[in-house]
Amino acid sequence: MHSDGFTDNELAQYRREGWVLARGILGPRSIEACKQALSDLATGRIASGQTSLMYEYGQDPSKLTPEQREFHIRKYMDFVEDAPALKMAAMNRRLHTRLDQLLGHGRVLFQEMALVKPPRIGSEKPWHQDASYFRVTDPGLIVGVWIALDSASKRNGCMELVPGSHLGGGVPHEHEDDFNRCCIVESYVDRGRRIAVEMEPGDALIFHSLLHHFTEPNTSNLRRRAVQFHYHQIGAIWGNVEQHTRHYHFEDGAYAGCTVAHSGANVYRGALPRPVLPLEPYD
Ligand SMILES: O=C(O)CCC(=O)C(=O)O
Repeated sequence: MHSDGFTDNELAQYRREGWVLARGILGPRSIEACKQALSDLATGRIASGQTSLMYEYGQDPSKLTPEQREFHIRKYMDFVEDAPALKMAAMNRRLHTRLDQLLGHGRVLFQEMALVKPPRIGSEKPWHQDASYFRVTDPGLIVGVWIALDSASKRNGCMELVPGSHLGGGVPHEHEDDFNRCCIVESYVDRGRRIAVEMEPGDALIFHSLLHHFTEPNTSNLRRRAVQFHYHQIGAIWGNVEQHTRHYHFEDGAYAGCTVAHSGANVYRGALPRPVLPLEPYD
């Protein structure tokens, strides 16, 4: 069930804890349309114009049939122009009314992903802060929205987070040239205070870009599809590595974010900003 907006207590929760749930942001017809679009992009029934697909570790897509592909994909990116149902989810008026309450008017969508953690082989996403991936000078202007398309629970790798961790600012991250595995340096994660956020299809988790969060591998037989959108308020300033280093550095001052490859490969893609023009959900 969805109501029209957040209560004062929910607004306070976002500020103090860095996350809040908006239940029923997508109704059953909208959820079905999003799942169908992901399936169609995987099999090629929808042309993947701008969409990119990333497979689970060790999977070779050339050895998979179109039908097998969707059970081996880890992540989809850049799909809103290819799939109207997924664009509707990103621009959903019900969601943006809530984000207006939290952050004020005026924002752009700058990144979209679907994270589909396939049954039995879905890998973990290690502890991280999303702001470690974005060279924005004020991380408070960025918000992440993770919308469940299947029930998400401890069994199939729901979101887990440390409430209030966004208040500690940026903490050092490290990686071995694999950005998907870029993670907070272990001693900075307060795992003992983590909570698992179990969600029903259509529920949205809205979270601050400095919040510490992670997901377990999916060893169950259950699917766990989700879409994740990142928005920033208009006026946010995209900076360079030096500016990002102010938020993300080791004790010796060296850069400790997730936007620079050790190999020197230029992989940082920055933002793909598109204005938010709210659309009516299908139901
Ligand atoms: O959906 C997941 O498993 C992890 C999502 C996430 O935290 C991310 O991609 O930043």
